[in-house]
Amino acid sequence: MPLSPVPAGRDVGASDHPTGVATHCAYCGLQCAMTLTGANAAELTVTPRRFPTNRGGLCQKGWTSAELLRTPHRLTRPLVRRDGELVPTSWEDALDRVADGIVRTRAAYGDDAVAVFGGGGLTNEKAYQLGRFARVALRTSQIDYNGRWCMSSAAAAGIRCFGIDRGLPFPVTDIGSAHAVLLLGANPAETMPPFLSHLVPAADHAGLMVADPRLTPTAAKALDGGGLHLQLRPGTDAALALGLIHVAVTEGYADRAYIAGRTTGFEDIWAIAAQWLPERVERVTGVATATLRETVRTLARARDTERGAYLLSARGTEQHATGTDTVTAFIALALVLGLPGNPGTGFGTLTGQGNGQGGREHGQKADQLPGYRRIDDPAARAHVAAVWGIDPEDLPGPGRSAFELLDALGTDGGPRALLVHGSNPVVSAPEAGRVTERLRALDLLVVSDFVLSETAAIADVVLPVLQWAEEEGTLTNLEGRVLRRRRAVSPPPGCRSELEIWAELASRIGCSTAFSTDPREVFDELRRATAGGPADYSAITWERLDAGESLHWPCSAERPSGTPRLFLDGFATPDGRARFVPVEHAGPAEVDDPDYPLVGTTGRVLQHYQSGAQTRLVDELASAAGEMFVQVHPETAARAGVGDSEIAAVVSRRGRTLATVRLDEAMRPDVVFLPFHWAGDGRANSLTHAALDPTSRMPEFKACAVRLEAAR
Ligand SMILES: Nc1nc2c(c(=O)[nH]1)N[C@H]1C(S)=C(S)[C@@H](COP(=O)(O)OP(=O)(O)OC[C@H]3O[C@@H](n4cnc5c(=O)[nH]c(N)nc54)[C@H](O)[C@@H]3O)O[C@H]1N2
Ligand SMILES: Nc1nc2c(c(=O)[nH]1)N[C@H]1C(S)=C(S)[C@@H](COP(=O)(O)OP(=O)(O)OC[C@H]3O[C@@H](n4cnc5c(=O)[nH]c(N)nc54)[C@H](O)[C@@H]3O)O[C@H]1N2
Ligand code: SF4
Ligand SMILES: [Mo]
Repeated sequence: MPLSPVPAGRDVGASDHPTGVATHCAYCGLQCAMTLTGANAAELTVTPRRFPTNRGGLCQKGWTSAELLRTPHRLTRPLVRRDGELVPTSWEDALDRVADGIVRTRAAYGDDAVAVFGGGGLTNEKAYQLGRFARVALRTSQIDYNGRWCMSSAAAAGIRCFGIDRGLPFPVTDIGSAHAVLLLGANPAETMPPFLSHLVPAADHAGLMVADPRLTPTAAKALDGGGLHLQLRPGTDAALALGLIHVAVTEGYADRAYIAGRTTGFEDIWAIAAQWLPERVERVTGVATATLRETVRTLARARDTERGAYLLSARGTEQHATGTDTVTAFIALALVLGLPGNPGTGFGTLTGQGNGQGGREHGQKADQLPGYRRIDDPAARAHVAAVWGIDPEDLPGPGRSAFELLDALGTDGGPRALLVHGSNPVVSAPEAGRVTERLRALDLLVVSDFVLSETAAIADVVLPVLQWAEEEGTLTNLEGRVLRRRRAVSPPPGCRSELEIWAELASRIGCSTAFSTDPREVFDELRRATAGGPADYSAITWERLDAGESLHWPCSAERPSGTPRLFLDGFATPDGRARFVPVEHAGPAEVDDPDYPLVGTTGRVLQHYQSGAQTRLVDELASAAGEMFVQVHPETAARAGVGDSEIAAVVSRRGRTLATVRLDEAMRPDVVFLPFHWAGDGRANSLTHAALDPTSRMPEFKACAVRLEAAR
């Protein structure tokens, strides 16, 4: 298929708003372009800007993103806990307390007793500096971040099969000409609305296909265009993938030349997929055999007529204790069809958080150093230690993964002090009740945030930091393109940047290495630290970004214009071939029984972002999205004795969540769905459980056994 040029996406463009500041949205990984106009936060207005990813569109969260800059709930002074209450204090006092706590904890229990929890919303500079602060200033191995709960399964599968993890190894706009797109556990109509514009050709040609247990607005869009809804039972995606491979091979749609020339290991996966006859797949997943066949045919037809065919996965398939294997199985399907690394076809995953891509490259992950290097690789350690001016011997090794880290807090041998930057685990962690207990068991919990999140509310020290439109930096969007975040308004006096906080703390705890407070300097150091690594940013400069160049990593002296499309000349494996890895279907870790007969699954609604700490404070969003609900089939509700709009209890082996019943004829009777944006009684994560994927350590957010009952 002939390739269209990658649209440049001028990123300086204030031409339509001569006085405005060109930047990108505060929230998700699509990083829609916008112009901010106005002298201060009170006057600031948001105007969408034309850019390849959003094509001039914004969702309701983007439109209202300036509200949080002027919310009365904004934190503007540090808080410390005195006699059980959080009370305002000076920066000197707050930082002294934190530094004192770190020093005491280290003296009593060792360096690993101080831990760090980061976030995929942090800019590249902050993600990088946080990893460096942890390893060099705190000297701890105990750092991980919320991206572990987001992209880790897709990342692990990408590295396993392709040798590298970049969510979309092609520009978003490539999808925009495809006539067949299979979405796997993705609901972009609510989670990335402007992305839907890239799905219009597929939808219009009856080629949009959505694998989701619910009839989401995305699945409805597919059906409207004559496409398919594969309404599978939660946690049966691997069986679906193996069944689709079976159909592709037995019905003659496999690309034999591609399999022979560009892959290894086909026979190993075929030994398993051969057992997954369509009838067996239908029994396990609930997807009709005719639908399986039509799915494969639609993809193959688009491929054969050079009209573009893509498989795109998201959290529905990935957030399982078998997430890595499931994505591996879908990559195998894509490889059987010969899609990855060929122009106009491919496999990708939709990165969720604003800097979900960059945030997983620069070292806030327990096993990682900047540039997507491994912390246990001696060459990587030597390179990064040289940039950091330390001895490689002094670099800590790998630490615990996100849930394991939080679950160890305050236990024998576990961390006793924790610094949180950019996450609200009291709401968003699996088994959140258990995690909250661990957080409460700490000697010192320090939360940096700009609002009093549920996690900040139980902290010992809260540090008020800057928001997106008050800081400079870079982010890397879902297609690996590096973007500039720009300052449009001054922060309220009293707030400080996280770069300043780390510099202050490092010097207070006696670290002799300097930590820059200038994002541009930090970016330059990041470029050096990533040079030669898989995610190489060395030739991306602030100047080039400000001049509006479109730069996708890897971008180095060898590839100075960046790499919008990976894999065209070969995969990032030693032999240049993609790998088939044999994986089996296992199903959810927790099976239903008479006490807990339903599968509870969780996810998102359009108006709220993640733990809701930010969006619950925006009136327009809070009133549009209403309250915590449970989406349920009328028969299931009737059996439980609950009616529409009543408050019901959803109960799992771990906890109980109260939610307003939303009857929906299109739900599977064996499934209930809960959004995870609310706290307290309405917290979905009181129910979930932390069965972890053996490779990615992703918890099983998308399936646990529950029952529905009347709330008394
Ligand atoms: N409005 C909004 N947008 C967001 C976010 C937000 O919080 N709110 N967060 C951002 C982030 S960080 C992320 S990671 C992305 C997430 O983006 P998505 O992955 O699109 O969002 P989810 O709602 O978590 O899950 C998608 C779908 O998976 C389905 N699902 C549940 N269980 C299964 C299963 O077992 N198999 C399959 N195939 N599907 C299943 C759910 O019904 C749901 O419709 O969204 C980003 N955008
Ligand atoms: N049941 C269930 N649970 C889930 C999921 C699910 O689908 N189901 N999805 C998981 C996924 S994919 C994700 S990504 C996580 C996300 O869940 P969280 O990690 O809780 O993410 P947020 O709600 O975005 O939390 C960000 C917090 O950091 C603050 N913040 C924002 N920007 C910055 C910054 O630059 N610096 C600092 N210091 N603070 C900042 C915000 O105000 C907010 O309080 O939830 C996971 N939990
Ligand atoms: S889709 Fe994502 S980036 Fe775009 S406006 Fe909405 S939240 Fe912001
Ligand atoms: Mo996420």
